[in-house]
Amino acid sequence: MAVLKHYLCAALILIQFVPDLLAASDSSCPAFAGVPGTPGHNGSPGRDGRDGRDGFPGQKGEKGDPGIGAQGPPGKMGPAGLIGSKGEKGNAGPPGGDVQSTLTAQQSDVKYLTERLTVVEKVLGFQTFKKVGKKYFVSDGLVANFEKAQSLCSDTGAKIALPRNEDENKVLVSMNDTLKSSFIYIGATDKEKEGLFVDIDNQPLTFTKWKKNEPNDYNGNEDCTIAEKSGVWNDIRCTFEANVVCEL
Ligand SMILES: [Ca+2]
Ligand SMILES: [Ca+2]
Repeated sequence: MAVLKHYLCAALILIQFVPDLLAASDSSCPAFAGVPGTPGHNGSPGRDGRDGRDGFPGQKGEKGDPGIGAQGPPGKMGPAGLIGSKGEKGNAGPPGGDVQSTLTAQQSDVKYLTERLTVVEKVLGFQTFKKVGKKYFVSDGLVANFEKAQSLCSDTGAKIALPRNEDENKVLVSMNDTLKSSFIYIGATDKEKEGLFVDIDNQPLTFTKWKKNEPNDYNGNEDCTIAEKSGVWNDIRCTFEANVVCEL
């Protein structure tokens, strides 16, 4: 048994060294592949490589499309600005008493303008009118007796015409041309006391333009007054029908 083991060992040693012996003795002989060895262990990691060089810059990209998001919330309030310099001293105000008087004057102006506007609105309601001073003579071209003439005027908030001076008298009789008439009633009567002509408010007349030998109270029956086309006045019976002109 010991002898067998000895031969086996010798054979193994011979097998192990035969390839080397053959390679060394005759290179022309075909080689035999040896038995693969066991894999080696993994080596240690290598050192970090050097940083690469910077590349060339790329081309500029195309402009992007407009955003579609909603508008953001308002930003925070900014810091307070610097305090401005003090302004110049203002002009002195009006004395206290003047303020009241100014206000009163303005109220008076407003009242006056309102009244005038009311008058003008009434004037425009008539077919024809003429202005003299602050007075308007107005007419719708009607013909009537004195009582009717008076009521036609009062119904519109006016009075039957009565010239208070030469200018007013001229303007009044000039309306005969427009009205194609010759006689216009004026607001003067002596109904209350014969021979004493007063206006419709029973106040004495301050201006008259009587025709020669008038008023004559013809037949004792002339208590009303007309202005003739020439501008003179004549007393006449109150049932006479003449053109109606009112004043505002
Ligand atoms: Ca009379
Ligand atoms: Ca007369």
